[in-house]
Amino acid sequence: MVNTATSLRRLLARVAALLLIAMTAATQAADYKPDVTFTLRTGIGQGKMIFTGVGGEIDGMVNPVLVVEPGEVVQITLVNGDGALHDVVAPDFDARTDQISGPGSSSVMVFRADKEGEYVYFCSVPGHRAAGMEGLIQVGERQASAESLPSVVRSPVDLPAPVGGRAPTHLDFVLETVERTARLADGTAYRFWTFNELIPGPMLRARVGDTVTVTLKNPASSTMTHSVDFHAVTGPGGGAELTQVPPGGEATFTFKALNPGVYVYHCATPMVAHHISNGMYGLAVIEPDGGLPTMDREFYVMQGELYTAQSHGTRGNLEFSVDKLLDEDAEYFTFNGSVGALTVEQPLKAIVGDAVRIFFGVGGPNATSSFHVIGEIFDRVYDEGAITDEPLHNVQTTSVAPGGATMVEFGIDVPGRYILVDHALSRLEKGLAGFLLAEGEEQEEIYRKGR
Ligand SMILES: [Cu+2]
Repeated sequence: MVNTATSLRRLLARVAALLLIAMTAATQAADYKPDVTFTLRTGIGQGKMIFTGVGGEIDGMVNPVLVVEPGEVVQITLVNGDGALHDVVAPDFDARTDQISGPGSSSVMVFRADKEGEYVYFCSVPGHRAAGMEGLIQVGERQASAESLPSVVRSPVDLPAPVGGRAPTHLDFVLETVERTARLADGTAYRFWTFNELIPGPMLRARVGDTVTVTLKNPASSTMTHSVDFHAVTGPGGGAELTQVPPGGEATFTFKALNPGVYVYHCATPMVAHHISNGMYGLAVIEPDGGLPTMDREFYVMQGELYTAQSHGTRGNLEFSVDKLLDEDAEYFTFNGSVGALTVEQPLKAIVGDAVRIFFGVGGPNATSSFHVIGEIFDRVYDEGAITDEPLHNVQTTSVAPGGATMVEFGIDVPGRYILVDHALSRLEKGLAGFLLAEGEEQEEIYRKGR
């Protein structure tokens, strides 16, 4: 019965789609006679929303790749399979269907695939794309796979050990300013500028009274002069005046760490906001005499924004837009360098019972973060990175300025998946999320289903 009903529904949907194709074809100009047609049916299930291919080579495929030849007129028919409001849009071709909501209703869009490459189609009803309604239109030969692109993601557990109770000493800290093309998001590449190839740059961890010699090397392969300004430094420019290094050069300076705290460092070569946006930021943690209290786990996370000329979700190589930077109109927001860095690539991991510390900074260059972990409460927030002051207790969301940082601590009481966000949640849609995965026994006294 179920199968028969499903088949009948599918048949009706196809008939409706065909009718619509016929009507559209009849009413549109002759130069819009399609060379290739696809039908996509909407569906909802298991918390996801999808397009399913109907007929032809894409039959039954979820969010199918629609392969067409350059110059072809493409017709996509959307059939509503679930009764919720949907559409399908292909912004790179200025094409969209109507928004439709009745089960079995449909709408058509037609466009000419006038450029080679990979382009997205998705449902533009708010939230639906993030819920899964997204696929690719591949025009011509398949592009070099972005999945094989290198990663700029620094692991959130890649940070130096605590200084403990040691006496002051003299440290060396070497930074190399590496420009490299890497993965920004699935199918999307960007030319990042980094300290030591990853984002954020390496953490400098020292104690009050330490003397630090910083060496900045700019490889000959670079296209830009780079530098570094440490907010942990007392002295004009924080090092920036001493380290403007052209490609192939190197510079050294020495500073004494006078103030404990969690401090941002960043490239300070004009246009500074451009260098920061491209990935040139990191943290310096200057511990007080005697060190910080020991924790079970420490994490290193930084937030940044990217201003690409192409809109969010565009496939291929994206370029920097100075206009969007000046308008503070970011296309991407990231934790640790790229979309998915701390969800798919390198999620934070802990065990129930752990005491956890996160050093969290904002490279920016512009957006203040409303840092929040969904499902957790910060037991202690060392506001503004003031680690020798009394912390705030029991904080839900803490504000972290660009060029600012904080240290938060909390216990892991219940297993499961916690989500790091900036609670300015539009940024979640632009790539900003991280997971903290906690393993351990369920704690039903604290959290359970039902009464
Ligand atoms: Cu730079």
